[in-house]
Amino acid sequence: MSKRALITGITGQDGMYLARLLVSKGYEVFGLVRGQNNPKVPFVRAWVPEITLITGDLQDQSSLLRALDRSQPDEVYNLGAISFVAYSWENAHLTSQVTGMGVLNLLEAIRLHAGADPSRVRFYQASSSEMFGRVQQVPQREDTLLWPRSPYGVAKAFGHHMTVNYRESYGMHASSGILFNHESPLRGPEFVTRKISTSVARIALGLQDDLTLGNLDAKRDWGFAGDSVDAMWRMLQQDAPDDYVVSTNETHSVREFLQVAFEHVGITDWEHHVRQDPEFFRPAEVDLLIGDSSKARDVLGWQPEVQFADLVRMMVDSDLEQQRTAA
Ligand code: NDP
Ligand code: GDR
Repeated sequence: MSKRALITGITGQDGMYLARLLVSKGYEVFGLVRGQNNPKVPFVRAWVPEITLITGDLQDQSSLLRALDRSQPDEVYNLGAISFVAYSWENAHLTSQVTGMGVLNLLEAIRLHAGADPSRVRFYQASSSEMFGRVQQVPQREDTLLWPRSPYGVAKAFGHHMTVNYRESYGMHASSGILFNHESPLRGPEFVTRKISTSVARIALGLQDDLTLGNLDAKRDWGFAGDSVDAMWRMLQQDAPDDYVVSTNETHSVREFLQVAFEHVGITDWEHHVRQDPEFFRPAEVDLLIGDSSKARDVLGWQPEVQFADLVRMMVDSDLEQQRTAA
């Protein structure tokens, strides 16, 4: 019999890549969608037609219990979250409810649903390198102290610790992937990489003149979302649950991302096209993220396939195509 998986955050970047991966492995896939008329549903259905969508919200535990009852999953991937760090300062309470308390709602729903053997439903929590926050150790590993710098990071730290606690308290097969930034042509337009790739494509096509950003010196360990979801799946195939850093182990600044993106469309004097505005700076910044994913590589046999410059070019090429079609 084929395995069954329930994914929260199905309308997001990772949900879409993970759904495709699981369908390709023969899973029956269910996705939790919030709202009464979510505009992203047609896109999800076109991307992965085999999927079954169930209405629900991480803030509404009864909807999670219904989703579990309907999907009867072997594996649950909790990717749903308010995930935009900048937004989390303006909506700190809501972010805590969804990104933090939402994890507890789901863990508790699984515990109630699974009955006598809570480990029979395997659980994946989308933890984040944003939890490391203030730089204390380079590179960052599973045992690096957490010092989150945003309401989002604090909420993720809560979800992370709660996942570990449910594993230790109830013997749940609950794993946490501490993922560093990962991107793709499906990345939301509010994140810096997609903002850059779309703007560079539009500048190359003569549709806009410049783009406005915040801190260009922040450094991130940027990987490809298609590689990241493979690590998530591998975690839930292990006999024992655990926590894993998933990263490329390389770091690049926003400035370097800009340079590779502009050079790909033949623009070398790219600084003339970039402005900075205090609006896009954050109240507290995470200056440097670089992971050490040795554990994931050794135990899961995982490794990233797409390198930084290829990722940047993939995103710019996709946006060139989209902008040409839209023009
Ligand atoms: P996205 O922002 O693309 O997707 C977030 C998803 O969460 C969307 O499907 C969104 O639904 C859903 N969601 C928002 N609020 C709720 C709610 N109240 N109930 C249920 N679902 C909700 O994120 P990514 O795909 O990039 O990331 C997936 C997960 O991984 C997130 O938890 C993120 O925080 C985490 N993460 C991401 C990293 C990255 O670099 N991408 C790195 C580390 C962790 P809707 O479309 O309706 O808004
Ligand atoms: P991040 O991603 O906060 O790392 O969180 P984001 O792309 O938003 O920012 C990365 C860095 O770029 C700087 N930056 C800007 N960012 C945005 N969005 N817009 C700008 O104009 C801009 N200018 C400079 C930021 O200050 C920051 O340093 C992502 C999300 O996917 C989280 O959900 C996830 O947990 C982490 O990655 C790991």
